[in-house]
Amino acid sequence: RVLVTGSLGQLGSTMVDALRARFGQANVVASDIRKPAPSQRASGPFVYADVLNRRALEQVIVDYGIDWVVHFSAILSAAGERNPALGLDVNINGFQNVLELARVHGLRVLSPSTIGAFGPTTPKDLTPDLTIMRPNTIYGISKVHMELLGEYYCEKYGVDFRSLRYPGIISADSPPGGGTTDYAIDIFHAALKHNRYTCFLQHDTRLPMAYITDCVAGTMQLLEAPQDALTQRVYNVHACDFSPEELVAEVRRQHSADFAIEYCPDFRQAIADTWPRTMADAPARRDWGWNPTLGTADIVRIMLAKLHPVYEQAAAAAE
Ligand code: VAH
Repeated sequence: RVLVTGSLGQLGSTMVDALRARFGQANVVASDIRKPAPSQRASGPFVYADVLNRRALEQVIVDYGIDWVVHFSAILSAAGERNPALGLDVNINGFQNVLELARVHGLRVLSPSTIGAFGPTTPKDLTPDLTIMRPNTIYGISKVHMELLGEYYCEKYGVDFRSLRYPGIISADSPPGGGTTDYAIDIFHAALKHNRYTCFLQHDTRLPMAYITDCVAGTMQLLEAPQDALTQRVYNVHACDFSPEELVAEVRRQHSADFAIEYCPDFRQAIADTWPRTMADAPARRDWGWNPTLGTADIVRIMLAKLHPVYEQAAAAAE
């Protein structure tokens, strides 16, 4: 049985669907600290679980006979800079609780890391798995802590800890929350609503990105990979990379040649400036078959196709 923390978030909701399709509805317990919206209530068990409350989390693990935890509760980069104390608490103490319970109850733990775990002194192009990691955001610092502590528990106590460093993840079905890469989602909503967008990053800020189906497929592959296939516990994964101006060009090509863009960088620019532009990910491809399929043009096509009907309906309802 699998427990998913943060199951109502951008990634958690899609991951729960994928896990349920693979392991059966009853075998995937979704959890969060919010009440699911009616559309999120559907298909299987949901429990309230605050990762900061170790006893309560333990009760869920024992009551449901949990074997694997997919740990998605986290405060993302921009939200962490707005509220560092909350970021530290959720990302560090929450993860420590999960790991300790994994040690005691023999659980496998998959907890994603991020390109945000790298920092201003990291080489920015084709960043390898092993390199300088001195992030200067609360999010990055807490993710390096997660990677190292996971490896420590794996080495010292045999906890089966696995992680992959996500790029910015783009999705249409579930909204993002508090990330620096969120512009690459906001832009589609703005294009369809107003045909113009004010971008909080500069035109040439290149960042690694992936569409959510590639992200979830890769996460499932790593989760299910046999232990002896893994030569490391934390893996870079790269799907595609683009800058805001490249995304704008693609939106103009596929949606509207008149799409208007304005660049007004805010505090998130300083965060993005410390992250890699592209990542090297040969170990993930070799060890467990990471094989993303969607590039920038595909992502634009999918986002427009998924969101277009939503805005058409909204416009029709308003008339
Ligand atoms: C953020 N999307 O922007 C997240 C992320 C790629 C970075 O982990 O904070």
